[in-house]
Amino acid sequence: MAFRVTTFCQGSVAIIGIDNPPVNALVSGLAESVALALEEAAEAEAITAVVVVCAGRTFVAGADIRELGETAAGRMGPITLSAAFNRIEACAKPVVMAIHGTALGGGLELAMSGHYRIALSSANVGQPEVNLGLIPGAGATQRLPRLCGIAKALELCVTGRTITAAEALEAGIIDRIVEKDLVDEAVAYAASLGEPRRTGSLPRPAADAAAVAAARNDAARRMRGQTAPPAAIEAIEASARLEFAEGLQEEKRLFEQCLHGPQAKALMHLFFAEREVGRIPGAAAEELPAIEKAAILGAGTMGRGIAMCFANAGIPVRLSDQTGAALDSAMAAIRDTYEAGVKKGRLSAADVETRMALISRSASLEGFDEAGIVVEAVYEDLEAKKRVFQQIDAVARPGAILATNTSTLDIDLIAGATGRPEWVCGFHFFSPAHIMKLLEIVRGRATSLEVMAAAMALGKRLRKTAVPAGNCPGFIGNRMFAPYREAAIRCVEQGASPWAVDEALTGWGMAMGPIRVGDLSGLDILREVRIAAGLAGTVEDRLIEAGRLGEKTGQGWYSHAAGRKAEPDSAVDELVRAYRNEMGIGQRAFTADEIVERCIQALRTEGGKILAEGMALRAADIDIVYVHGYGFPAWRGGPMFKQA
Ligand code: 3H9
Repeated sequence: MAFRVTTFCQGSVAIIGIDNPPVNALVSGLAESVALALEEAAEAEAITAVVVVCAGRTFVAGADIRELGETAAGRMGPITLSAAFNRIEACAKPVVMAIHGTALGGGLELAMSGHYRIALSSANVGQPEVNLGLIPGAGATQRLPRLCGIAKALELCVTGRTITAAEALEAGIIDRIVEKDLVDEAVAYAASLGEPRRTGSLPRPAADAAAVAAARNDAARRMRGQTAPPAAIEAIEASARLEFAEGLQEEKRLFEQCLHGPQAKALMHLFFAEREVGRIPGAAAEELPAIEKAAILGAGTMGRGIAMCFANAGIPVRLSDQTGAALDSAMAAIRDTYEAGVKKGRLSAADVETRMALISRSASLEGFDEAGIVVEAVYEDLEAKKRVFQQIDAVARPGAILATNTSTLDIDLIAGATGRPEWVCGFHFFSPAHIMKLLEIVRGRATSLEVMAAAMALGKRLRKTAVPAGNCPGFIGNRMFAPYREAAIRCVEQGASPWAVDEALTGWGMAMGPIRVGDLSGLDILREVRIAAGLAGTVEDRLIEAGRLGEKTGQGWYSHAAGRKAEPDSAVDELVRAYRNEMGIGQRAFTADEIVERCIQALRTEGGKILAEGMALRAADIDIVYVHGYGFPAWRGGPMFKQA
């Protein structure tokens, strides 16, 4: 048993400490040890109240997710947290939970089984189980509505949103906030209390049919295909109808249904994959100093988005382009984007000024010698990029990372234009760069491990999900996307309608169908990717020849009339029919399942090749790329994930 539960006394108050690094997760036996320590402390006559506090950086961050996975796989017994929390709640003397860091999932449930809650103002609380395909399973669906009402409980458990201590205080989830000296304040608070106030004994919350209906609608729209959100709603709705003990039984039933379902396995796999993806075997990030300043060459759409990524992370960045006019419009566009954030309530006016002040401009490479990283973001042309890298090589200081923002070009050829290829890597941002989470960091033949580690660490500071990728055409994401789209288009050539193909895949959970994505990206651009991948021509070439390049020309696979949704277009049916006749392709019917099977299998096959060639370090890295960059449904775990 690696955890420690200790008791010591301060006056008449017993302090029970939980210590299970790094995040005090509730491994089996821990909650029972806390319950036992409480029962023992409460038996002592000299003790009038108890405080529970955690060591290290945070209060309990939840049940141990690895153990949940083991239970789901049948290798461990059932989870017994709920019973242990009932014992804590039954304690005869007042129990104060002292919260710092994050009280999440089972952590907040533990806190709610105490009689009162005090928190540092910097603390956050939440029920993020839904992100793991679960509902809270240790009382939150019954205790939370008794503290803060059905609507707020729904908000927390259905969206998984974490809230600040101040918001939790206002909602009635915690009772007191302090700025510092958490333990002393908690002891003084505990000493002042009279009787325990048991959340489970509070009256049932008032039913709230409107909030329940709104939550159902919202979940159906925004969390399409997911099973945990409706289950959480059902459990919370039951709290208004059932007595506490019966409500807990209902919660248990729904929790176990989720835990043993496929979505929880997939989402728990992704939880660990997201933490593993940053690790490059043999590399240590601390070997290179942290980057203090950045420079970007190219102030087009990508350069602007990347500049915002640095400014958002508090890193000063120099943005350069050839003309003052290009820089003027870049700076104006960046300001507009930030100000739109103010209108949406995401940023304050002061945030805008702070971020703008971090972005300086230059029509030359002046200041580039101070940057710890230079990112090239000029247009996608090998010769242009090689020229630019020669210029950067001449001014960048020794020890600076030189990154190219390319989605298709060979990193080795670009690195070869410099005298220091070991310092060159690819930074494949996705558009819009300041919004999309995914960042492929591409290792060239010469890129050193230290540079990769430092680039990955920088990716984390930029709040990206950085995935290391090998240098092959399309890297991981686009390389797999080409055969996936080809499979979709072959279904069209053989008889499925383009709209049926998109519907089959969005119905399966993809954020957008592959045909529709083509219109968004530009069919001519995707043709380049396809040629780079060595794939044969398709009927899509006929659309390109007809000038139907996608949204940008108002017509692609779909017709895109201004201000209207993309609409199927009979002219496309005609083009496809003519192609079929010309090529002698027979037409047949497709089921949605067959379309999905063919397209997803194409992704998996290419993913398998990428792994075999060592272009991805782990199968799970590929899952992360697809979930964060290509709208793959997280609850299916990613293209490479297989249910046990
Ligand atoms: C639950 O509670 C169900 C209940 O209703 C009860 C049901 C009966 N378990 O993220 P980090 C590890 S479900 C096991 O890099 P940060 C993590 O893998 C749970 N391990 O740090 C990593 O290990 P490693 C509900 C966990 O500072 C290390 O801790 N709770 C758990 O960026 C550091 O993690 C959640 O969903 C865990 N619960 O972020 C909260 N949590 O170094 C999940 C973390 O070996 N956790 N680890 O890779 C988080 O959101 C973040 O970890 C947290 C810290 C915000 C706490």
